[in-house]
Amino acid sequence: MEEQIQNLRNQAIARIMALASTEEVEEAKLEYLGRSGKINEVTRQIPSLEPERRSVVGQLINDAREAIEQALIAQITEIKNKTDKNKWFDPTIPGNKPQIGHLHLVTQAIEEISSIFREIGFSRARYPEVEWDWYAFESLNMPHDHPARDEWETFFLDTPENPKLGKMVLTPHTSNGQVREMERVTNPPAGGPPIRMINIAKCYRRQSDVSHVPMFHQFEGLVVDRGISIVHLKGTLDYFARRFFGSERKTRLRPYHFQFTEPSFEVDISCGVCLGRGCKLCKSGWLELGGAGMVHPNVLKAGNIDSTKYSGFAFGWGVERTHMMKSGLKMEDIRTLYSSDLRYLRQF
Ligand code: FA5
Repeated sequence: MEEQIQNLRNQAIARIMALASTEEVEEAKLEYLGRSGKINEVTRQIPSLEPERRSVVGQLINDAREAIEQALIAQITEIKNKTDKNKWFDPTIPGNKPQIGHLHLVTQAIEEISSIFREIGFSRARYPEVEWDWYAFESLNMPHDHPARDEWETFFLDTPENPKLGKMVLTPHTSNGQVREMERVTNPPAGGPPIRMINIAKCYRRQSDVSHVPMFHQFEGLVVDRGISIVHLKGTLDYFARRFFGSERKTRLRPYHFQFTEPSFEVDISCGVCLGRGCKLCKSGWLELGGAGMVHPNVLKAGNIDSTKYSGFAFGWGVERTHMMKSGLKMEDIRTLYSSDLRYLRQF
């Protein structure tokens, strides 16, 4: 029986491959796969077999049916291609335009953010996204067991601990680049500050809801030099806000707390719809952008910078949230950005 099925399959495929017209292919389809076709003929013999052979033979028949179906489809295509080639061809007819994609919205936002900061003298830096605890927390004035660490809902890696640098983590924020950048400018042969860094990288946290994704991007600014004050921070943020969001938008600083900046602020931007007057969308007239502050002396110390000579400011914002706050964009769920829904992505 098994041999009979194998022969039927081979003969059918050989015959189908020799057919020259679609009518002949249709006839062969009936002959093999039709209700009274040869495949059904062998299928009807299954109940007469010993029970333990039935499933093996059934599987062979199914495989043969599939192979014959594939051969029929391939032969139809072959015949159609041959017929089309004999048709008259006009080479002057314009071809089909290939679909052109575009950079992802987050990549577009990253490029725009980098170029705005480049205009005012910042250099783009990149630091590891799989990082030591030391750079992600400890050097940022957050010793082990400090409760502030909880806010970062961190992914820890199951790898051996380093005696000085601690465990490995997926960077929960781009602030890991602060002490790394300070080390870069203080390690010989570099001669120390000034620093004007913009660090844009992926961050990871155990969060997912309408305003949180587990993998997102932050851009972190760090400026360290002699005589840096809050005025420089506010001026930099205003410059960025006007260039990115439009000249009518303003920023404001609200007192806040971060372990690595003192004083610390949350930065808000005036709402793009009501421009600060208050509306249904924003309620208060302001939308929250991210954190900022003056670099804490302990952080400067961890980066080998003398806090009696130098001071600095830092800020860290989410790229996705910043992009969502652009005027005219009404995105209700941050996860849409990573849903790969082409109906959404093609609009931009
Ligand atoms: C921080 O991460 C600080 N490192 C920011 C900072 C840097 C303060 C330098 C002072 C000086 P925070 O946890 O608030 O702060 O995150 C900053 C921004 O990242 C948020 O305002 C938000 O825009 C974005 N963000 C945080 N978590 C997520 C998430 N899960 N999904 C999308 N965006 C997020």
